[in-house]
Amino acid sequence: MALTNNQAVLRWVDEMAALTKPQEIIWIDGSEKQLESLRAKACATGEMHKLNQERLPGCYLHRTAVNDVARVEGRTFICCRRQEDAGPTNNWMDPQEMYRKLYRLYDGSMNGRTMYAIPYSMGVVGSSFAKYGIELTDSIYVVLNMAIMTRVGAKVLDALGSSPDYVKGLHSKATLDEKNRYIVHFPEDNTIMSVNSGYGGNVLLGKKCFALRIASCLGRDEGWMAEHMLILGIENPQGEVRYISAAFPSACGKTNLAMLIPPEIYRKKGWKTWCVGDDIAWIRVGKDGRLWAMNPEFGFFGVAPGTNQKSNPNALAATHKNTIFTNVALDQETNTVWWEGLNKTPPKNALDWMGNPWSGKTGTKGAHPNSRFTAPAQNCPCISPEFENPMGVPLSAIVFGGRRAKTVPLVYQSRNWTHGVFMGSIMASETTAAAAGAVGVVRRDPMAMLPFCGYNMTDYWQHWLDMEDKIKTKPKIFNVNWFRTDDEGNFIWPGFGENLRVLEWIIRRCFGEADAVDSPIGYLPKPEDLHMEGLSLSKGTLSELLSVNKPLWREEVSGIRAFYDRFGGTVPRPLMQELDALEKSLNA
Ligand code: GTP
Ligand code: SPV
Ligand code: MN
Repeated sequence: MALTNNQAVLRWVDEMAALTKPQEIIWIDGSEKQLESLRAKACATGEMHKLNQERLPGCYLHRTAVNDVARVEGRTFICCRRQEDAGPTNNWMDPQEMYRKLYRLYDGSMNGRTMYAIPYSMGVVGSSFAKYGIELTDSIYVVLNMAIMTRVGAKVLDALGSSPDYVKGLHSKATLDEKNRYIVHFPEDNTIMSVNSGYGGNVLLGKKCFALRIASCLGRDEGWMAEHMLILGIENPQGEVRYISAAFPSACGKTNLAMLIPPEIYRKKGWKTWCVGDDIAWIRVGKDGRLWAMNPEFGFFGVAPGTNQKSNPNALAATHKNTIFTNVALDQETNTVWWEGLNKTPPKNALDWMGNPWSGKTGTKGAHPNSRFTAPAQNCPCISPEFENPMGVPLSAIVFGGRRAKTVPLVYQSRNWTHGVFMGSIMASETTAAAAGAVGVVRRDPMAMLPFCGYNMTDYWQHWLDMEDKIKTKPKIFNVNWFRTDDEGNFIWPGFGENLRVLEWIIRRCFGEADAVDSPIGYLPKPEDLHMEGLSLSKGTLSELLSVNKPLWREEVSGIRAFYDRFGGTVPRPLMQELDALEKSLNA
């Protein structure tokens, strides 16, 4: 039975059902009873596997199709009327043409299946900054993931009332045909259509599709920002909590930084950290003139490999109950899960992520490099008391960063807002397994939004520049790089919890408490400005981490210029001026 009288909703659901032809429609009411019956159903069909309930209560394993393990950027489209509104970094097709193409693929695609209608909220239900969506899907896995990642159920429809203001999302696994896989956004219709995939960001439509691609367009129109950012509170020994948000590309350390545990020496002094969000931030100017960031999600869809008791104990703890694991290895002896980097003892009698027998010694991987856990945010031991604050938290700093073996120093600070926007616009990172395609190739990824910006990137940069005038107390803007390597490819910065040493400098800079030196790229700490107590890192390594290699940066400038050139003269003038100034000072 439909849970609403909202005519706009009912008409659209009818229309989509007439197209996809499911045998029944089930509305997700958000009750534990309904979700439990869906879990049982998914286990009965083999779609999910129930794990050891003593060790992992409420936890399940799911394996996707082998050809369907990551976001597919090449098949992700922004369909607005004018191609220039999508810009040269997005795939585009005329909306009418795309609708026709998709309707052919959806025709009868749910034949004999159940269509689940999931009402969900991004943000606290009923709050002024929450936005609502309805996802129609033929996948129980999607329903159960959405129920962790977002706030779902009848309460969302109650909050929506009779308003037509919601984001429409249609997902069908169809036949999982990768040649006909499409992840399509119609920002002018607040509509998302996903077909022939069953994986993560392709199908959990509240996440990248709504909360970034559609929401970035809403933010442009309504004067706020939707960003691919974690939100973290850092509490100093005086009990003051300062908040930062940080944009790193996919699989570049957001979840890890969002839940970091301070180094022992910091813990002893009383430093604490509080996780507000690990992937997406909706940011707006508060009544007090500061920038406030809130996490529209309700759970974490985190990278499993590399997560362990040492690197991220909080994330690990978060996965010990009510979690769905996707594409990890199954230890058949204990009916628990395993992934590379969990520990040094792979299970002897296991199934790998594809479900094949795996002994841990075959030279193949047990878990897919982009295997994930879906865990309720409330499971995280350091979840912030502000997590459910609909306003979010006030930002002291905005941090950009990526994976760069060379060139980019451990940390540097922008001179002002415009220079900070420039720093975001020139971000680059080595590609990871989070998206289909080659791994380890350096590509420009402005603000970590290259795959997620729902409109023209240069208009997006202009929006960032325009925000300045609206903000009375501006956060300071920084760039970090945890991923510098030596000539053998080993990371030279210890990373993880030790990153707090860098964050401390960042916070102190925001409050005028720490020193810095100027350089062609911005302000850097002197080695003695970072607290290195309790960490054995050679002086040489630290000064290498904090150095600006001019020849490498000159190469960088030509890479940036080539990237800017793709926009055919539409790069905002202040950013062009920053680039010219950078080049000039590198040549001085
Ligand atoms: P998405 O969920 O795809 O957006 O990724 P993310 O940005 O949240 O990345 P995540 O924190 O899951 O980290 C991805 C990978 O980077 C994992 O394998 C981590 O172990 C590794 N990683 C995270 N932080 C650090 C760090 O400080 N240093 C090093 N060397 N590796 C790190
Ligand atoms: C990312 O790729 O940035 C993710 C995972 O956070 S996904 O939900 O697949 O987008
Ligand atoms: Mn992400």
